[in-house]
Amino acid sequence: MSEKKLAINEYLKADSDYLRGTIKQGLASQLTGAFSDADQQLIKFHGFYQQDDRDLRQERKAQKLEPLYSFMLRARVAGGICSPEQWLAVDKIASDLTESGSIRLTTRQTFQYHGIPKRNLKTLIKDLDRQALDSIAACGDVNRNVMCNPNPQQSSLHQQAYYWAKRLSDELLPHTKAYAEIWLDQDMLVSSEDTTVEPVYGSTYLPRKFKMAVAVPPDNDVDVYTNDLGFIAVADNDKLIGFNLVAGGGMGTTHGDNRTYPRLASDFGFINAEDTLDFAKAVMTVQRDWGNREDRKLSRLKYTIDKHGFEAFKAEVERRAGKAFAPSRQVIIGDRGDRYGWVQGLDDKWHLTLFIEGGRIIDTPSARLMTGMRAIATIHQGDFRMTANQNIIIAGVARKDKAVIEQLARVHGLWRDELSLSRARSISCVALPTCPLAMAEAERYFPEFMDRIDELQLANGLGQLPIVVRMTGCPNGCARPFAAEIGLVGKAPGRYNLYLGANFTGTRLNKLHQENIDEAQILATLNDLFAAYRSNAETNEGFGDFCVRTQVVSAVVDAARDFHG
Ligand code: SRM
Ligand code: SF4
Repeated sequence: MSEKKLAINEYLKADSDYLRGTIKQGLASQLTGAFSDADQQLIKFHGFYQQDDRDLRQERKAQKLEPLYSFMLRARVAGGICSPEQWLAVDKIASDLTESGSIRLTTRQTFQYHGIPKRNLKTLIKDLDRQALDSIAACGDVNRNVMCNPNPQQSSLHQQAYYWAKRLSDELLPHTKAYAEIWLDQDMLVSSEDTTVEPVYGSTYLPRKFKMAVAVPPDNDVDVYTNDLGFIAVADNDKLIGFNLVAGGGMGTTHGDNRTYPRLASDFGFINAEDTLDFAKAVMTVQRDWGNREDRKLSRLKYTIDKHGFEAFKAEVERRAGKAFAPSRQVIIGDRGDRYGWVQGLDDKWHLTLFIEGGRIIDTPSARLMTGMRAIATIHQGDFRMTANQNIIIAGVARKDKAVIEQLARVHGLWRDELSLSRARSISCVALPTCPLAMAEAERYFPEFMDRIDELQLANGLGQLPIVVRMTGCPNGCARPFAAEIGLVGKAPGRYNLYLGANFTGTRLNKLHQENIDEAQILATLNDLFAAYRSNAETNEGFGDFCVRTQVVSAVVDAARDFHG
């Protein structure tokens, strides 16, 4: 029998001496602003990506110059929580060491820097380290930043859920010392012969990226079903007793390749809180051993589960965990949006959620978001919580400090009174000019697109209807567009695929309605659908549910079967 050829990344990982490769040498080279092709794959495990400004590509080419390389770095911040001191340092780094001068909040509760020249990488990582922040395993074929519902209202339950998110994040970190050696100048501690370096991952790590989230119902702002592994908190009053474990979610697809599909996580059953790590390790190691290492397009956990079958996968997880799943407990899954403005927590502290359009914190002539956040961080006594909707919560504010914080937010344009219910739930990915995979605009165009949606909703008498609208520049799905009631996925400059029929709470995927259409066609279609909804919707029926009931699209029940069917 002929042996199957592994994906090239598998050889790179195996030969990298636990993620070292020749990164150190590449960093020292002043001949180019880039890393070697092999190292470009390995640096992802250290939290950053090589990019170039796509707006400038042609101009540089015409001048016979190499592309203007720079780096995007993503931090690892479990549950998205950071202190005011950390924020001030993060802000200073953006100003001093990046060309973009901005902080980008992501759809997974952390922040990114864009436009870091190679020469600044090491200083930047050292500066983060001084603030107990890092970027190890923020990207790459490992367990990445673990999300946790920021839920400041129920402070005790949040603390218990956050405890598990942080433990999952810490316990499943790679053990290699490559990051400390290369970036923090720590002595080389291990040799490539040492097989105990990575007790969980082994020398080739996972077949692909792996994502986890902890949700505290009814809030589903972390979009728990879109993760490889999700933990849905089950509480008795304010005490966390365990989780419903869901696994096999993921968004990434490739246009025109019907072997790929988005999928929502399947429900495996209830586990006690103290068994959380055992089950997480069991799911992750089954994926490590059973996942596809030949074709990276088919290597996420969702395909492993569908290929081997739910029951076989579940039995293997139970065998490795040494425990069986109990039947899932009943939970109510609700809104995926953040609650803007002030809310009061049970601990008598106040929490202010600010809408950050596209997650981009930057000073512009119309709003000085970066300066405003800095001013708040200078006086704030609580913490900051980044949300999975690219927003930020100023959490734990004493009543006496509310007025001054609100004033700072208002003066700097961080407070938006006029937010529509749909815009408040909308997200878009980064896309152009930094993302090398973007086929169309997203972050830069989305605010304007949402203006049109707001107008259409108002014109059709639907001003008070919240609709989950998401846009990405390509089908990799970084803003989770396949779980949106209106999903727009870039196909070419100015053209998108329109997906409809996901439900409001994120427990059903959407489906392709129209392909490769421009703004005018999108708006014409939505105008007709909004008018039909206005006339025919049932009481409390969401827009996505309406699209399925009236057969605008059919429901996706089993993604492998229905998404392209
Ligand atoms: Fe993503 C790749 C940005 C969340 C699915 N994602 C990329 C890259 C790194 C492009 C690349 O590979 O060179 C993008 C960098 C753009 C830039 O210039 O910053 C990128 N992804 C983002 C962020 C920043 C989008 C945002 O606007 O916030 C999000 C960072 C999250 C974080 O902090 O870790 C981001 N990416 C997601 C999500 C949403 C989620 O995880 O909840 C998904 C869909 C869920 C999933 O994983 O299936 C997602 N990104 C992808 C994929 C497709 C993976 C797949 O299974 O096919 C890629 C491409 C790949 O891995 O090959 C990708
Ligand atoms: Fe880039 Fe595509 Fe992700 Fe958008 S969805 S950030 S275009 S990879």
